[in-house]
Order: sequence, then C-alpha cells, then structure tokens
Amino acid sequence: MINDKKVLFSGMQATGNLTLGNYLGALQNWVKLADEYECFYSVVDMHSITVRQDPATLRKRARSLLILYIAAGLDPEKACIYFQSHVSAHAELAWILDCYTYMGEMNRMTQFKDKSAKHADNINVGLFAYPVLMAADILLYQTDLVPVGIDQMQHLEITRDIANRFNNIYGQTFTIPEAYIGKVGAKIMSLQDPTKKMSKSDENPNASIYLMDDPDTIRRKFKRAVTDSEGCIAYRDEQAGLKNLIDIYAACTGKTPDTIVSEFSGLGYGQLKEAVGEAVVDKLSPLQQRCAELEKDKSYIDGIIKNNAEKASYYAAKTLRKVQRKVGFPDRIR
Ligand code: ATP
Ligand code: LTN
Repeated sequence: MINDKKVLFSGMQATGNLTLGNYLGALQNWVKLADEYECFYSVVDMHSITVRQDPATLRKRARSLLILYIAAGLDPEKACIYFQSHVSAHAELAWILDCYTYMGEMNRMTQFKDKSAKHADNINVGLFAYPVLMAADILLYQTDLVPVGIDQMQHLEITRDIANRFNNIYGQTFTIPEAYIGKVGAKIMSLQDPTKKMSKSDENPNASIYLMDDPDTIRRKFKRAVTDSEGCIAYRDEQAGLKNLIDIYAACTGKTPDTIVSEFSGLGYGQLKEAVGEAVVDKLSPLQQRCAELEKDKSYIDGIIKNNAEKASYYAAKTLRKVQRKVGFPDRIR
C-alpha cells in the first residue's frame, strides 16, 4: 500500500506504431483505474532493446509514448509515468531474480518462442530473460494489480511463481500481484483478417488503425474493413468482422453491443462502418491534438520525466535494499 491505496503497475514498449488495439485494450483501462490505485506506468525501454533498435528512433518513440500516456488522460502528478531505464533498480533486481528462475520455466514462454522465430538472427539472452525483467518491474513496487492484455498472462504467472519462491525461502518480501484484464476492448481484431488480433507488427497497414492516423485514413480503413456476405447486422462469433466493428464502436462510445445492434437493425454494413469510423475519429482527434501540444511543451515534459524518475526510484530502492539484505549482500557504510 502507498498512501492507503493499493498499487498498480503496467508498462508498454515504445516499439512500432501504437494501434487502436493498444489504446482500447490497455491505455483506456489504465485511465479508468488511475483514481482508485497508486499507479506506476512505465515506458519499458529496457525491454525494447531485446530486439535491435535504431537509437534515435527508440529515443523519439519512448518520449512520444510517455507523452501519449499523459494525452490519454493520465495525470502525471498523481500517476508515476516514467522511463524504466531511469530507475536502475529494475536491472539490479532483475539480476537477482535471474538467479531464482529456472531455464526450464523460461523455455516454456510462448512469447520467447514466437519472437525467436521472428528474429532468428538475434536470439539474445535478454530476449530469453525478458519475463524476469518484467517480474522485477512489477515486484519492485509491491504491486497488487497489473492491467494487461490476455497475451501477457503467462508472464504474470511466472512473476507470481518467482515471488512466491523468493518469499518461501526468505520470508515475506514481495506482494503477490494479480492480473487485471478489461472487459471492453480486451481483444481488438485486425480489420483485414478478423480472426487475428490487431497488431502493430502487422505488415498490412490497412489491418490496423494507428493512433496517429488522420481522419480520412481512419474512415477509409473502416470502409475497406472485411465483413461477410450475410447482410444483416448481428453480434455473433460467426460474423467476426462485424462483431469486431461493434466492439470498437462499443469501446469508443460506451454503448453496449445490444444497443448498437438495435440502433443499426435494418441498415446496411456501409452505414455501420461509417458510424464506427466517425466514433474512432472523435476518439483519436482530441488525443492527437493533445499529443501535439504536449510535444511542444518541452520544459513541462522534462519536469515530469525528472520528478517521476525520482519518485519511482524512491519506492523501488526500498524493495531493492530489502532484497539485497535478504540474499546476503553486505550493508552499505554511510
Ligand atoms: P506486437 O503485436 O508487435 O507484438 P502489441 O501490439 O501486442 O505488439 P504490446 O506492446 O505487446 O503491443 O502490448 C501493449 C499492450 O496492449 C498489452 O497490454 C497488450 O495486451 C495490449 N494489446 C495489444 N494488442 C491488442 C489488441 N489487438 N486488443 C487489445 N489489447 C491489445
Ligand atoms: N511485456 C509487456 C510490457 C511490460 C509490462 C511490464 C506490462 C513490461 N513490463 C510490467 C505489465 C507489467 C508487453 O509486451 N505488453
């Protein structure tokens, strides 16, 4: 607990262009939970270098992602929005936890298998140990709740296993975190193949709505979205493309799928696509505008970056010192 509130931690990587899936599936939930919890939202740039990055691009994207967190509605004076690489305790705890994690456990991680297939020329130790760094992120802040998409559940499980193992050997050290999967927008699907999730690494740009797409591009992509030949508006698994459009509309407007189906009953797919396009434009335009304004306010953003790195370091150091003492590192002389 911090300030009598439970602690929430989550993070995103600054790799690739963020999609509507990242926004509706993750960021929007973060904003909803922000008042109830003491929140740490990290731009996990140390995770990003498990895949080769262009330094200038990574630096720029990491800053834009931090700005996006703020533009999406997170108050950086309340929620601790910071760069993972500015808090060295993440790397230090990750090293210690590496020594309490087994090769066999890591070998089972599906994201590692997927990513090593995709980057066969660079299967590095960091990519293998990625989930341990993620465990360190979470455990450093004595986190209670971790909002993530379904794809991160396996990493959450291993985090809990590592924490329990450590607590069993050394006594109560870490809070055991729970995952939080949102109901709305938990899995936004590709606009071109509604059986696949919308992903920032999709090669077809028409499959994803990028958060920085302009209004005409957004309208055009929805117009071209793959549906079916049934011709009637319904919310069911058999009409996956339509279901996805309704889910997106629901997540953007707060309406329920049932209300949306009756609103459009008797109308054509074209009209629904148009309405979804407009709802997404209405959602993203103000977001884009706020990002552009914040990008210009260099001293304000720099202040946030500095203060929050200090705040995160303060809480992280408390846990790290405790862990260092438990494993037997000599006390510091002051
Ligand atoms: P990639 O597809 O390139 O692996 P990604 O788009 O899945 O990347 P991540 O950085 O792995 O992006 O995910 C950031 C957050 O967004 C995670 O919590 C993830 O669960 C969520 N997320 C990603 N894609 C979707 C989607 N299509 N629908 C809902 N949530 C999503
Ligand atoms: N692996 C996550 C990003 C991530 C994260 C975290 C999420 C890194 N550390 C800690 C929650 C908590 C991803 O790829 N989405």
